[in-house]
Amino acid sequence: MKHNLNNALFKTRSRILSGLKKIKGILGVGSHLEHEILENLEELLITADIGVRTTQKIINNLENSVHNIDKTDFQAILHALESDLLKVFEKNNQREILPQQQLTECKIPLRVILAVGVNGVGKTTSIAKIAHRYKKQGKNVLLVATDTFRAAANEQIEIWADRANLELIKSQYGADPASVLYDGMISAKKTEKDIVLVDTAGRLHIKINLMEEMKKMNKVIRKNIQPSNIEVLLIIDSTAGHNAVYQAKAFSENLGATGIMLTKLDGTAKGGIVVAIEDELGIPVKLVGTGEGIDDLEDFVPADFVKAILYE
Ligand SMILES: Nc1nc2c(ncn2[C@@H]2O[C@H](COP(=O)(O)OP(=O)(O)OP(=O)(O)O)[C@@H](O)[C@H]2O)c(=O)[nH]1
Ligand SMILES: [Mg+2]
Repeated sequence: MKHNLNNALFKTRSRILSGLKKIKGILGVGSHLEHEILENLEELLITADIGVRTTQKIINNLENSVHNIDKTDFQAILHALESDLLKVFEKNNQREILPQQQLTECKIPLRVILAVGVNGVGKTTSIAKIAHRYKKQGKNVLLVATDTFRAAANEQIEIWADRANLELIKSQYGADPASVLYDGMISAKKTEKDIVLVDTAGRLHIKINLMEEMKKMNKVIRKNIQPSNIEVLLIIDSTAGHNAVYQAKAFSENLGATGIMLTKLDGTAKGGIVVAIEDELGIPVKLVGTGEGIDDLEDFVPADFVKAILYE
């Protein structure tokens, strides 16, 4: 069964709806002060894990909106909240993963997605989901497995590749990830692939610095491919709370992440983290993971997301 965004956000929505119910309740009892409504809205945003800083920005905007509306009109307050939440996402208007270039030549250039992130966030699963989606669209894709640090890593990606019938380049345990990637790029060019999807390790051998290793791989790709054809996709686990924001900052500063995929939205009541991540990182959330299955992948559409967390 495909878990769509609306289903995935069930827990997040339930939590927000109970906060909204409380606000609706206070509107019913005669005189209620504007600041009381705003305090409750603030509490609601914080409990949804939108974060203090982003919540404060939203509340500042809401102050103006709420001031000008009828304080007994719950629907009007809800609409104001919806529109101020959406404003956070307006800064980023390019949400397409690997936007297809205008073709100036007959030949479509090779494009690459590099999945990065700390261990266990869902890199391997997500890269398999994305590869499967491209394959269904008729694209010629190649998976490159560069997690050579864990003996079981190859096994895991092989299972995905078999299940979805995806071509895979892997390497021996202990091999240099950047050289595996290099071989993958050569092979992709030779066999005229459309898209190369690169899975990386989330945790390396104790003596090797993860960020340095990722930088090396980023360099290998950049040597071969023009920047507009590269997506450095930062994979973030939505159940990790605000820690995720700090991790993401380190990855984006070091690697120039171009997009975010937020995984495990189905497993958290704190889906509001999406809002904090967009606001604090300034990198667009492009995709979300809504389950463990290969089809549990959706494009992130802010208006759908905001509707799914605010309305029953
Ligand atoms: N519920 C849910 N589980 C997910 C989602 N994405 C990944 N997972 C699960 O998260 C766990 C870790 O996923 P992996 O893809 O192995 O994560 P990784 O980042 O590759 O891990 P390392 O290679 O060890 O760093 C697995 O059990 C996945 O099934 C999602 O969107 N929803
Ligand atoms: Mg992995």
